[in-house]
Amino acid sequence: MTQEDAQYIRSKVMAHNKWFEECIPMIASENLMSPLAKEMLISDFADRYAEGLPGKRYYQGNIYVDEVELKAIELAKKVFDADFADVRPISGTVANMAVLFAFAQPGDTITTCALAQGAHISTCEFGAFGQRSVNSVNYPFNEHDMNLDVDGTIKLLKEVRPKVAQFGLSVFLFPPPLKELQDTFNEIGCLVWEDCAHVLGLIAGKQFHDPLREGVNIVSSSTHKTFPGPNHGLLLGQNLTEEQEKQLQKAVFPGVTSSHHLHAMAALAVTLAEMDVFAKDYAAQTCKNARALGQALYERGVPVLCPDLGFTRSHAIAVDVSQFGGGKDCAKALEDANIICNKNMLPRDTSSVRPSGLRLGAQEMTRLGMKESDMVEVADLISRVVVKKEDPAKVKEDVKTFKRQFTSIQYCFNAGEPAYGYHKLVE
Ligand code: DSN
Repeated sequence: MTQEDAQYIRSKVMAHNKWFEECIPMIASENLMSPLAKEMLISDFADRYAEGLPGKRYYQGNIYVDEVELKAIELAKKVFDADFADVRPISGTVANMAVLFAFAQPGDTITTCALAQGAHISTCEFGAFGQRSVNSVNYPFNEHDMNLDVDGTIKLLKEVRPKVAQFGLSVFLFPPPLKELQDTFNEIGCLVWEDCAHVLGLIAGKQFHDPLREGVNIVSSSTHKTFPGPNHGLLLGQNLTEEQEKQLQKAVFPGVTSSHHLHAMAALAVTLAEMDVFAKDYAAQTCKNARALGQALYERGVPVLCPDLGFTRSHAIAVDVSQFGGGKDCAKALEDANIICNKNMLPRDTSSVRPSGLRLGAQEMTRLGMKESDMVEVADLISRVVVKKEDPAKVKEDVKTFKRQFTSIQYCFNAGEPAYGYHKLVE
């Protein structure tokens, strides 16, 4: 690596920062960290190692790391009202792998949602579930409601009697019907696990569902979607036995992590402290914005799913753009207009490469301070590209002008700091 190479890389990262300053960010699985959380990422924690649990480490030098980790665990339990928390998984998928390592042996049956119905890839045959060689059986899905078919799911659970019943989606529009399934969980005695990555911030803000009070024993999650923290993971537990908690901790380390990215863990701790204060307002505005976006797009001729259900109860909406060229081409045209989103499979799709849908998230726009009236403007910009087929290069200029109003982070302790590029990172 020459210095020129290093400068090249740096210049590309800076170009990315500048580009995103001028974009409307709509990927439903992304967000912006607060300046205080981001500062943790370049602290000395980034250069250190810790293995095991606070007070029982394999390395010296962890005095402050332990204090931060204990605070992170305390805050996670408080924010989510959980019995148990482990802040060491380094991503959502790693958290999922830890649950699989702890509670599923190859050949065990786990019930899950299907990919085309919005499940995460880690639950698929070619993802972590397949790698663990578990036998995964999909729930029946009600396309109209974009949710599980309750009667069919009860029937399936009783027939299959899974060791673990797993829930959670990456196109997560409505809360799963956990309350309706609780009697069945009790009857068959399965462990109930939900991957809440997409809606973790909404759960923190009490705006979606409350999995740990609705029969879920284990929540796995990433921490950078509606929960606006670092790229990291989290496990929460409720009504687990001491033995089960230990199994989970052992699965995290030494099962699927060595050191647990201490800088990200510290950034997670800061975000937990912030969400303890700001989650309610942030999550409520995010959900309002998503619905307003759905309504405005629908009025502009874009088929948004679930119009009779208010489009969504979460941060995300799903739109069917098959009549406008499909998800792949529409997502690319929108990117050319500086509107960043992703193509997405809808329930009847068979190809993840050429799906008919787009998934649009409101959480990052909300983090930048946008409100319902701004969603109408965003819908206008989207429909100019997708429906009216205007030249994306022309729309891009209007996107840039619109975006200039929203450049700083909201719903955090030092709100108002710039959202892109450098923050005040050191004293
Ligand atoms: N792939 C992410 C998403 O966009 O939903 C989740 O890991």
